[in-house]
Amino acid sequence: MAFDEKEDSKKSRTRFKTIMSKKFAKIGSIFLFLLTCVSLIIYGDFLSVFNEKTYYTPDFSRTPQVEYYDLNDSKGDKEGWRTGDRVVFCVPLRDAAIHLPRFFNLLGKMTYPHNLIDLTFLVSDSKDDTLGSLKDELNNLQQHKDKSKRFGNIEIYEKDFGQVIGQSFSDRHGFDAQGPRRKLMARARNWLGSVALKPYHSWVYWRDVDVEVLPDTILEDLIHHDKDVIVPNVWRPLPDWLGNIQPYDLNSWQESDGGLQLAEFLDEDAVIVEGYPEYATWRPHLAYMRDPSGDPEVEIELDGIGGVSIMAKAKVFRAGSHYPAFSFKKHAETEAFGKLSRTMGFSVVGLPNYVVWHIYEPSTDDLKHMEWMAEEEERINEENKIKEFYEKIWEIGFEDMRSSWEKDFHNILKNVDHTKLQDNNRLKFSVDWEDSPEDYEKITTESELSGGNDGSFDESDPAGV
Ligand SMILES: Nc1nc2c(ncn2[C@@H]2O[C@H](COP(=O)(O)OP(=O)(O)OP(=O)(O)O)[C@@H](O)[C@H]2O)c(=O)[nH]1
Ligand SMILES: [Mg+2]
Repeated sequence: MAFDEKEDSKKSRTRFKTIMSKKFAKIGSIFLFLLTCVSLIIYGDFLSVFNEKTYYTPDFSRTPQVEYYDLNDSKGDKEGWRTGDRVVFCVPLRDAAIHLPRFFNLLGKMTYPHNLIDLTFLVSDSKDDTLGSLKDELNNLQQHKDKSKRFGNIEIYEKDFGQVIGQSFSDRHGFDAQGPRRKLMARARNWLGSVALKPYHSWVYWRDVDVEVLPDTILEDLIHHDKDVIVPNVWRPLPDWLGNIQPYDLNSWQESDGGLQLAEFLDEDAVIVEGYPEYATWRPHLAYMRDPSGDPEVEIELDGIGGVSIMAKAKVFRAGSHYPAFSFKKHAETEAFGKLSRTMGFSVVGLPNYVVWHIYEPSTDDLKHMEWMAEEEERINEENKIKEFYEKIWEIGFEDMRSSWEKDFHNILKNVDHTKLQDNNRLKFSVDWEDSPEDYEKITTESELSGGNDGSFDESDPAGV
């Protein structure tokens, strides 16, 4: 009996031990699982367990002179301003001093977090004080009382490319100037892009200096479309005499059969440019697709793009797309960048109803016309002044004295024999019209010799007629 009891208690102890160890094992594994989950969540890699990233990254932060970047971190988020995406803002400049105040005014008003924007400028072939103006503007910008208005890193590069074509509207737009100018601009853009882009940039924004007006939300507005390359529509204001507003940038277009056929016939080095009768491509231009009351979100696929305001994911440049400084599919610079990026499989789109306004610069013809208008205005002003003067003289010289004459009549003629007066107080007198010209000459000479009118009152002619 005692033996049985001993056996029983031994068995029940063993069962208890087994149950307890099973329970501990269960609790242990749950604890371990929870610990793994928490650490994965804390280190931000929870989802990567189910995705691709399972490898371990060593910590390089304490290794001297080593900078480690995971380029997957800067692939560009459509809400980059929330996720902390850094944008590198690239601006090519030539003889741009006159444009910089307006440019910096627009820059300062941008709503994308300024600390996430790095500014990079390339100044080339400038005869004005572009660099000096740039320095002044940047001093103002970066000493802003409100620190949140200051920008991230700022870099200025200078390099001349020997551009000889002038920066005036007509110099820039001459047909023959187009190919060489666009190829040289492409070189400048590539030099700038290659030094500007850092591993931590997610987006690259290109902007020309000569923009008049654009939305303060431009960066967010372009980024949220989540496209590889995206451009707005570009129009320009015009003086009233030229019709108020006008589609401006014809470099954003969709390819056409006409364009492709034309490209086949041209020399290897040729660069097709839009807006010239020499190159009739019949391409649909983004500029002409605008519906002023249309949805600004509408997207249109493009082949060629203009450079006034380009937003691109940094990966586009990292992958090797750039601004061809040679004829790529018979295009160069920004238009070729659009074509090349598409060829590489990137999305390239334009926003027909979302507009950026380029400044108005008068062409040589416009200047001539304006000169003529100014001269005309001056001539009309002079004419009006003379007219005004003569009108005054006329008023004074030919003042209507009839009413005062009626009043003064009796006083002046108080010594006159009133019996000689006709009805209506008119004087009776007659004029001898019979005098020959000789008589007139005689009278004039006599009068001159006698010193002219002696001022005596001739009773027979009291009115002095
Ligand atoms: N670094 C550099 N910048 C340039 C050069 N030529 C023009 N730029 C700048 O590049 C931008 C675009 O130049 P624009 O002269 O407006 O040329 P464009 O846009 O082709 O011509 P438009 O359509 O007439 O405005 C502006 O910010 C200029 O200051 C150059 O040779 N080197
Ligand atoms: Mg321009």
